[in-house]
Amino acid sequence: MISNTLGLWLLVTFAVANCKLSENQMKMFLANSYEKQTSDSCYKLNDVTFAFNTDIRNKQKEQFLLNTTLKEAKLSKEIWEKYFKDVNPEEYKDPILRRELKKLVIIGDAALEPSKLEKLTNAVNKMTSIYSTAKICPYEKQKCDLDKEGLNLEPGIEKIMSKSRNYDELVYAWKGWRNNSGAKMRNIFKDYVRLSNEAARLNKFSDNGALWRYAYEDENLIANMDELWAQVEPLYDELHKYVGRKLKCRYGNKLDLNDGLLPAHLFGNMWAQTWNNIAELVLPFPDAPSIDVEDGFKKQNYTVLKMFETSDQFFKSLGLISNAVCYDVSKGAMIEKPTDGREVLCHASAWDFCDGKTYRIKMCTEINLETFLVVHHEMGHIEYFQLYKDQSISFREGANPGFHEAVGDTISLSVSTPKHLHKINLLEKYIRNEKTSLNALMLKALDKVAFLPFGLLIDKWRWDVFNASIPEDKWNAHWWELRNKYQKIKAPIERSEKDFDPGAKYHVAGDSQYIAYFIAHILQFQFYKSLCMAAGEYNPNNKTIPLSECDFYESKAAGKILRDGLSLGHSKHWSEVLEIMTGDKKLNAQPLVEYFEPLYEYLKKENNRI
Ligand code: X8Z
Ligand code: ZN
Repeated sequence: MISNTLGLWLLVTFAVANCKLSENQMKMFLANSYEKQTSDSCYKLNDVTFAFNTDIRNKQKEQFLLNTTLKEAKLSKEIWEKYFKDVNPEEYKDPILRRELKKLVIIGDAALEPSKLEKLTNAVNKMTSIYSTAKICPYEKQKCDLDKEGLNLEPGIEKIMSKSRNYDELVYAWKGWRNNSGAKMRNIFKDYVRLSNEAARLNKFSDNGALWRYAYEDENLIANMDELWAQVEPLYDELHKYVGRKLKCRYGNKLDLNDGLLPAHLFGNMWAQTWNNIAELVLPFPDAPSIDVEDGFKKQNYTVLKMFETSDQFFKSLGLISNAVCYDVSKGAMIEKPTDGREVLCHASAWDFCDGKTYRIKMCTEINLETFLVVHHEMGHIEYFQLYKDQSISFREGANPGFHEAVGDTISLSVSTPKHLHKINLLEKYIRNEKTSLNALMLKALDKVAFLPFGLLIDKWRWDVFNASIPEDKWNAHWWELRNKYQKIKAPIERSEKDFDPGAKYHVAGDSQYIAYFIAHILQFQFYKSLCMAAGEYNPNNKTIPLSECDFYESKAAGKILRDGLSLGHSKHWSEVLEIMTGDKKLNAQPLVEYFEPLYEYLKKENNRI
């Protein structure tokens, strides 16, 4: 056993000069004082960030966040300069230690000199604040007092986008949101790009996009993403064509389909990233029953808390750890939008405070199926945090960021089957036949398949921006080139370089990388298939029951796969973790294609008919 005192002694002794530590000294240092210092710092930073994110107009909290960021960055830079900056991980023998050091030689934004780090932190905080507080006037009262009568994104503007079928009202909300969010941060984003790139270069990367990609431990990340896209694009194209035809039926002459591009505001979602909210316009068999759980939520007196408890029950049924602490408001969680006048960043998130016991969810939860699945998504993050909590701090991360985003979604795939929804009494009666099965599969495709090109293009755009292959005065135009190329959608009204449409998406404003979600949308089907097979719910050699109908609820065998893979955290290369969990070493879109196969055949037939 190595004592903490010895570790602290090392920190003090070696802090005076640049010292190269021996293999054992380095191990001791990492396991003790480094571990403690970094975990404490993580706790403090999460604490002040959470406080600011749940009270975004509070200047004192913003200042406190800035001060803490600078203070903790200074500490971590001191350690980095003395212990890691000039270390060559290859000189150490132990492969685990080498892996840890490969991470530690990169310090990220903290490499910047304090005045620049302050500017960068302020830029991100300001963009987050613009995004969180942006409002538009109601369609019925377009000149209003924004402070008193304005609608926030959640729930007001999102409700218009998901429920309204009035073409002009949808244009109004789509445009108003972008004018008041993205467009307002265009100049700040320029500072952000410049300073992030500067930080990346101090970490020996060519630009910030290259630094982001490094986290994926894949030399050919871009080409591999393109290859995955090529595997799924035919499916997306059929869905796009089918939905386009249905939209034409609904909106008639307002739609011109000649260029093959669909207007971005008609998909029931502010960014057209998921299309499930327009299911009633596009289901193959509108007269056959579909998955409608609204009644179920009402009849069972669902509350927000009950949504979290139900999700927790699923994780426990697999023999996994309860996530109850993360939605306990008495322990700091925020699971509903506050009504005390505070403005908050509603975008859902899960937090690991790095002390092995404090986990929180922050979410403005509404009661409907879409948010029920987001609850599972967030709970997946918390389960992962808990499963890898005994790893060293450097490995308390996903195998890669895509793994983190895939866990809860894998659970959701099982939860949202008619079979499971019926089991938990959210769906009263469900008759399974060809029509209802295709309806259910279409609903999933509107969520998962529709998302794929969006998940890919956000970081394609940022990679191009960070490496300056696109000049500043073409940023918005390039955004729309990618939206045209991948999603095959177009802006409903003219755009210019006065606009900054990427900033109207949270992850761009909030400095949060996005390719993880594209990866997760492929990976979750690999996980799902493997868990379904382990649960005896799916047999690829006998497809009488399709993959999409598997529910691995209560399967301890499925739970074991998750536990075995996820408890490794980042301690092994993701391809090894993937192999443990699925038998496959590579990301592979085949399970996704297999899942949607019956729908793909149907769409091809229907699209060829007309
Ligand atoms: O941001 C999220 C989660 C939090 S990690 C709610 N997602 C992406 C988004 O909303 O754009 C989940 C799917 C994609
Ligand atoms: Zn997430």
